Amino acid sequence: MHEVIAGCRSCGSTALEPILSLGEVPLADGLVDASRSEGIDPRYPLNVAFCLECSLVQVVETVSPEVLFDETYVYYSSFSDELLRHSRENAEQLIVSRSLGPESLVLELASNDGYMLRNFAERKIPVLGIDPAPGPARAAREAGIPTLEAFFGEELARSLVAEGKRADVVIANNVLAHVPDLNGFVEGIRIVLKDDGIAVIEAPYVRDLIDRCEFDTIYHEHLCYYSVSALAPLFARHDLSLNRVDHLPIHGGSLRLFVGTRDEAEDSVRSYLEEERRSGLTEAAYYRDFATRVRTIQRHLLSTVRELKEKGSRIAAYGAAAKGTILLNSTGIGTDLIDFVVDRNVHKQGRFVPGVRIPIDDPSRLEKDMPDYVLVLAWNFKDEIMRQQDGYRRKGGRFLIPVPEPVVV
Ligand code: DWN
Repeated sequence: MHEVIAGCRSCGSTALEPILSLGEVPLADGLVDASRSEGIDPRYPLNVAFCLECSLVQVVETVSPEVLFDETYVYYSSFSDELLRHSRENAEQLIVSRSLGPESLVLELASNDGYMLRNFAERKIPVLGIDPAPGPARAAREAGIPTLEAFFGEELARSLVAEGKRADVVIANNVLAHVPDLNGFVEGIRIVLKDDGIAVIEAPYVRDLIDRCEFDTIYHEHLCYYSVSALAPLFARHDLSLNRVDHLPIHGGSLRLFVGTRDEAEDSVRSYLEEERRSGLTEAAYYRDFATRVRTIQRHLLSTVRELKEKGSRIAAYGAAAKGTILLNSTGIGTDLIDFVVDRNVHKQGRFVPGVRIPIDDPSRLEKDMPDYVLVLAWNFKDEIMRQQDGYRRKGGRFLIPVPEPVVV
């Protein structure tokens, strides 16, 4: 149940150079329900290519979004305090910089459980969320955040405008990488944005992915991995202008993009474009040793975990994250090495990591069972997790951080 693209997801070019294959892997967020434990977890090929025309890095397989973001999708943004703090800070900046008030409209694409829009709603600023995943959308509505359970694109944008809804601010965090119809999605943003409106978009930065070898953030939900050089022409193609770029540490390194209907590009855009050209990020050569570096980390991580096990250590893991599914399955770390994974997200507890079938439990089990080591799969939140698990550490527990280089702390 997947398709392979005929051309680049942004510019359509067929000049796509392969840069990495992660083989056949399960769906990263396809956590296995105990009731379904009999069946085989479907696996899909996962291959990454570089567009020689527009320098967009992308996965060539498309698994239908209806499969990825259905009832079984249990990613809830609110289970990370750091993500909530990050989002609140962004919201407060926007409220001030855009003078948002009761006459405004803030529209969020992939609004999940309302983790972001609640910051505006509590200030009586009208909001509307759009998210196709039933679970998170339901949680948002229960939290009083108006949410449409739908996929965003041109058609939905036109119907919102027909209802008189145009946005002062469009927020799109960690969704621009997920949409198969990339051009339709960006066209939809132009349609629904007020002329003096702004779209604020966050997406992982391909340079961090490659330089820090964050191979486990490559999975079927993430179709594109962006550079500013690949993004600027994408927005321009839809009469939008990339006016400012910020770099953020969240999720292993992300870009925050400020996009408008008028060309008011700030220096940050020019300096990123120049720096990317100077560093070679726009050339295929930049990506040619990536696969070798990924194999090296995978081998190093597997041997590190095996050595600990052979010494008689008991090992658990923290964070039933999408990236965890890829790291464990593509490295071959299964129930022979890891006893259980813990996660604060109650919707994930009691399920299994697909493929390797490691059980997921509540984080309190760490201090109860006291495994000798905890492999931190949600390494992007390692500081928050290690602070939270200070009790486990004081009792002698140790953490193994897998990316960018396996290290015990
Ligand atoms: O694009 C996406 C990125 C942004 O987030 C989504 N498609 C899916 C998701 O990817 P992920 O699952 O790899 O993301 P996280 O946010 O790194 O997942 C962290 C996991 O760890 C979550 O299940 C929540 C959990 N967690 C926890 O149990 N205790 C996280 C923190 C911070 C904690 O203290």
